[in-house]
Amino acid sequence: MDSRDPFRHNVLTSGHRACSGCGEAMAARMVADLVGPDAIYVNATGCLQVFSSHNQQSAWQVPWLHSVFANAAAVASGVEAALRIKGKKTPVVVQAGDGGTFDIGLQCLSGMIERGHDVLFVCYDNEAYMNTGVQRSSSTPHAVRTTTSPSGRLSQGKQEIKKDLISIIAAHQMPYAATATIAYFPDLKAKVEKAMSIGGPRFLQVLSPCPLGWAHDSALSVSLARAAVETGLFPLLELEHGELTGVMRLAEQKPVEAYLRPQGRFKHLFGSKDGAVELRHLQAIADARVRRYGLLDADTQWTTETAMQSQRNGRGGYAPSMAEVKDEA
Ligand SMILES: Cc1ncc(C[n+]2csc(CCOP(=O)(O)OP(=O)(O)O)c2C)c(N)n1
Ligand code: SF4
Repeated sequence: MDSRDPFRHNVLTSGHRACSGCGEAMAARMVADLVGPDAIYVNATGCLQVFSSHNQQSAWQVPWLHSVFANAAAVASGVEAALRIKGKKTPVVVQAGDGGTFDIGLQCLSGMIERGHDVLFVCYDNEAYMNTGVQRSSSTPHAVRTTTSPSGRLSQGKQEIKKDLISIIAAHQMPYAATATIAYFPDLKAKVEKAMSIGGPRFLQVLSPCPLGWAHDSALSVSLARAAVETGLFPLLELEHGELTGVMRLAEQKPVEAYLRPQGRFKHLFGSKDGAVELRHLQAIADARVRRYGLLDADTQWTTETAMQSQRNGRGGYAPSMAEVKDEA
């Protein structure tokens, strides 16, 4: 553990091979530090697995297994069942990208939840298959340019919309499911702590900007994650037993352009008639999410502004959790 800060276990330590500004590396470091070193981690194939465990080297300071692409939740189910039989309470955490969660890993994930395994599944959602060269996944948002949803004369990027995975997960009526980002650390911290305090299957979807696949300046990863929330495109939610129990209210809704413009994957939308149509479509998607979750008028003290204040007041980003913020108010 880092003696300067009780949260810093350095579970995912330095020296790995993630790109500069990798949101997935930041998210995994935050989550793993919060879960702590006394856990067993199962990692699906993907960028996180590849950049953290290369050529017989590992950046993980904990027991860590690499499954194949599709079956991380099934492997974790087996690990958890074995621990249960041995009478051990060691937490089990699965980590996967959106390809390994929304697409190829979904069947194993659904089975793990339905069987009630005591496992936390964390999806680091960078909205495409990054490790193999930026192919579209069912998490890729509408109109994004990827290598398999190109932009050009006949196409404005991906035609389909992003899969509403959190609703599919919540439909299992499991104990806890939430969305988070690398931008609001107190929110992420509160959600990891809550997930770790509950038994049974739990799920976190953490938006994790990827400078390579999103084609943005690597210094902007955190501010883009914040803009995804502030525009309404990525609502921060908590769902317990299938019911919506928490949202982060928007202090104000920003236009989607603030989020889209700095990203090369949306560049083709600016400056053409067809692109303008898609921009309006993306704004309508954001507006619909704001309405659906009441993001402008939800009855909660936890807003994009209070979250930022508590982040600024916190030490090195390790700010009080949501419960502590409420107590102070
Ligand atoms: C069955 C199978 N199909 C394809 C692959 C190749 N493959 C390895 S990682 C990967 C992409 C992973 O994408 P994602 O889960 O979104 O994670 P990311 O790399 O974006 O973090 C693919 C297609 C594989 N390993 N196994
Ligand atoms: S390609 Fe993207 S997800 Fe993969 S290491 Fe680079 S920034 Fe991270």
